[in-house]
Amino acid sequence: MKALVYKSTGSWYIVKTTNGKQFNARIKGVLKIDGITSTNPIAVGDEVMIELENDIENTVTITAVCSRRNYVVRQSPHNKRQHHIIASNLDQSILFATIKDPITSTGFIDRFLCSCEMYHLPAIIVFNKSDIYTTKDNNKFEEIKAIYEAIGYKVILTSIKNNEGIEAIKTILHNKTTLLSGHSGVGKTSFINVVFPKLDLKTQEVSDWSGKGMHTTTFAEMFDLPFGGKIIDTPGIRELGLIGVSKQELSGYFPEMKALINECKFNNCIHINEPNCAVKKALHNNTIAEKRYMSYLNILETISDKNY
Ligand SMILES: Nc1nc2c(ncn2[C@@H]2O[C@H](COP(=O)(O)OP(=O)(O)O)[C@@H](O)[C@H]2O)c(=O)[nH]1
Ligand SMILES: [Mg+2]
Ligand SMILES: [Zn+2]
Repeated sequence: MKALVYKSTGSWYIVKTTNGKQFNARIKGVLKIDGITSTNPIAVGDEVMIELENDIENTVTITAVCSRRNYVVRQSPHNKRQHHIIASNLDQSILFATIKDPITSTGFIDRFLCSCEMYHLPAIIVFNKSDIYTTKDNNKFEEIKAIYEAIGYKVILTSIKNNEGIEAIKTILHNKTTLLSGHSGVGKTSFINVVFPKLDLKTQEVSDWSGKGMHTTTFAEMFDLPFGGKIIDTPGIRELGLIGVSKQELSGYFPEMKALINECKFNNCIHINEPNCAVKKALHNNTIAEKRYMSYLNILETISDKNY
């Protein structure tokens, strides 16, 4: 029987068959998947083959994992070579962000967008908490929105609190499997609670937002949307891993730079000091936003060429 993984708690998984029956599932023996060194062999979104173990307790054994269309990972903070698969078989990703309370930096947004490009995942940015934005905050939002829309990303303004902009998100989610990401405190759980009032998941208190010293669960969970589609919440996951990207490849994950790469004099240009660099030229002409270029440099710095 085929089933889909909705939640992983480490050793047990919650899976659902196509006819909607839910089981507690576990692995017996060793499952080798895609030859990846991963600390978790099965991820939310995986299609698996199951065999009934115990009819009364509703338990099944996972006997195989079907090949993944795609997957996203996060890097283990302790071991750069160890990857933790967060979720698989995704259509797109939504980043929840905020201008304030808490602030989402453009550096963080750019790193997120860059990893989505790497995973070939369309990315959408939702700015939440518009109800608390001052005129200055609104100007900042408009400036950021213009930067991202110019390079092809959709940007949506919402107030979950005032029920504004929710329909726009729902339209995007319709019939797709979407990964929800974003800092703690930006309103992801609040959004899920609007879509599924019955779930009534616990939202976080203001004092929890820093995440410091907190043991938040880092297990992703998938939900079936009542209007068709699925969303995957990723509590406690700060960012997606940029795995196997070399310094030379990085600009290929910035759409506005990618469009210019062939115009640089050197085909291995990393757009810093090389002569006749089309990216630097575009930066001086203001066709590439300075903020984006700064993010590029910051990410470039974090890539050690031994990493891949
Ligand atoms: N002012 C305002 N507060 C919001 C909004 N959405 C969520 N919040 C609050 O922000 C806090 C964090 O929300 P939560 O959904 O737990 O964020 P998560 O960590 O991303 O899941 C909670 O206190 C929410 O009530 C909004 O649109 N406006
Ligand atoms: Mg949450
Ligand atoms: Zn260049």
